Amino acid sequence: LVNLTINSKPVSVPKGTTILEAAKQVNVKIPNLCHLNMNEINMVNQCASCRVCMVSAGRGLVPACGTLVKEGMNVQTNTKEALRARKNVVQLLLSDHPQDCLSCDKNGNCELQTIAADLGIREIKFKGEKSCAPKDTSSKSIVKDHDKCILCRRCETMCNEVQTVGVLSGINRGFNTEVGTFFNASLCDTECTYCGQCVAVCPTGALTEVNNIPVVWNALDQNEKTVVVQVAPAVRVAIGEEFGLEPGAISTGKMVAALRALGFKYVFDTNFAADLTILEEASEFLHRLKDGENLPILTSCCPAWINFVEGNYPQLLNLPSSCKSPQEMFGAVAKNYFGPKVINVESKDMYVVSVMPCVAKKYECARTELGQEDVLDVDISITTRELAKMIKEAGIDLLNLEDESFDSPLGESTGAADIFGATGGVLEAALRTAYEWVTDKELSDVNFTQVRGLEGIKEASIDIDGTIVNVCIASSLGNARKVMDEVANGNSKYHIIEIMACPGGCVAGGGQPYHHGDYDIVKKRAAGLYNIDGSKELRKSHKNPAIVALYNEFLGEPYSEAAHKYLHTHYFD
Ligand code: HC0
Ligand code: SF4
Repeated sequence: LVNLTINSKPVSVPKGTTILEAAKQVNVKIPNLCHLNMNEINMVNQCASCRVCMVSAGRGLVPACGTLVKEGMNVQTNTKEALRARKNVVQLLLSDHPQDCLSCDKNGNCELQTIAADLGIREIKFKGEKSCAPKDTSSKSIVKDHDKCILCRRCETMCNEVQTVGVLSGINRGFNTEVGTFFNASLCDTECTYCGQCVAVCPTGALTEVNNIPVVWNALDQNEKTVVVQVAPAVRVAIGEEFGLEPGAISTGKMVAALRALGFKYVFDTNFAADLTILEEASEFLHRLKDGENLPILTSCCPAWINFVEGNYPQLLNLPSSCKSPQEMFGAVAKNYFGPKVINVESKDMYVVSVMPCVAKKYECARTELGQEDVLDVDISITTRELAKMIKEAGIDLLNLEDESFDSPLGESTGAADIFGATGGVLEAALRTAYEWVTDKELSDVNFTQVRGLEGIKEASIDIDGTIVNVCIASSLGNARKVMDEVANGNSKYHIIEIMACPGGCVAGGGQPYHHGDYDIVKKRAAGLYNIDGSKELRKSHKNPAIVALYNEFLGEPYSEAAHKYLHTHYFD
């Protein structure tokens, strides 16, 4: 151990610890901007580029995030010199930053804004040339605005090291340095999966979601189409954070009330379609298992993961389940069953909005193969954050709304659907149904706790009446790559693999309220979903009466011809 003092408090830490980490142990907060340490998902951004964390140690100033502790060190974090240096650094960053906080997407969530406020900066001291580059608005999901980039490299670390996609890297030099793409290509011309994890860690407004709020207001403002909304599982345990509730607080009833107050004609649940997905996917799995073909089956509900497998493993496109994601299945059922058969509205006159914890869902719903002829299954997707903004914009006091329930029948769901939003949940839900279908016995304990938790790669062997099913769950695209390389080499023993692009699953999606690197928030959201599941009477997808009715009235059997027409898709290399 190395012994030192920080602001006169003695502290002993292992060799190799930085001053910044040591300070945390004695509850000394050192402001910092570029640094981001998310041990839970093995992400450390240690580029020491911003120099906001300057502290006095020994004879001079050093950056706390990039300096290792030494025996006998005497660190002072708030000396006059340190404060002056810190302020100057932030002043320099601001001098090369657009001063449009009032209209910035990140207003209120920007870490640069917070630090400037904390340091009491009341005027921009340095004036001069600004480094400028055109905004990249080429994709359906993400906007990249170099002018707001402070070169912290968090996005680069996320994209290269955690996701292993490798789209973002430093280009040019000196004042012209940019975090850009290869040959400065537009995002839509790169291998970007639109996972949105770069957006999740960007401290400023340099990476944001495409703003679809105006499109939704327009839809709500017309009378020709019937506008319905669906809400993804992970939204209900996170949206409350935008209104001051604890992460993981279950806000389903208030969220439904708010959506009705916004003017949606029907407020439905993506969970309904998650149950439907399980019936289709479990059927597909059992077919493949019986024939011994196209194994392992890979889950297909995460659109960024689908982009990744299409781009990186074109030789394995026989493996992802052909099931559309729940978002898309919902749209297909709303437009081809609920509209024409339940409320007598033609499918072209239905307008489906989705609220998702995800930015890739914006891209997914625009994929032209996901629809019938010219009618897309889902018209537009907004994130959890965008829904919160709409609620605030409309002046709705979410916290004081009376709880309301989803509309029927596309609002009915079982607990199996809620857990979709956490890594391992889709697989657990599928096992609950597959087990009962194969064995014809009741599964009394539905909790497959082996497949829960934040770990990046999990595996288990499940005994289904004598047949051992080997399952694997990976979250983050880097972990997906590890698992998929084994599949490609023929060394994989698994029968089913669940993959989610965001580390931790949809609860940590790129469209969720910003967690600012605190993964405890993500854990609490997941716990919220498991609590909802545990409190529901029905916890197996095939027991959802609204799903049973949908098959009786419309689809016939799971995996039938009609089911294929509306609920399944194909992939492109
Ligand atoms: Fe998810 Fe989904 S679980 S991907 O994370 O499968 O986005 O919450 O909506 O579609 O249901 C996201 C979350 C969904 C879908 C569902 C799946
Ligand atoms: Fe990389 Fe994902 Fe960001 Fe695309 S969205 S640049 S893949 S981190």
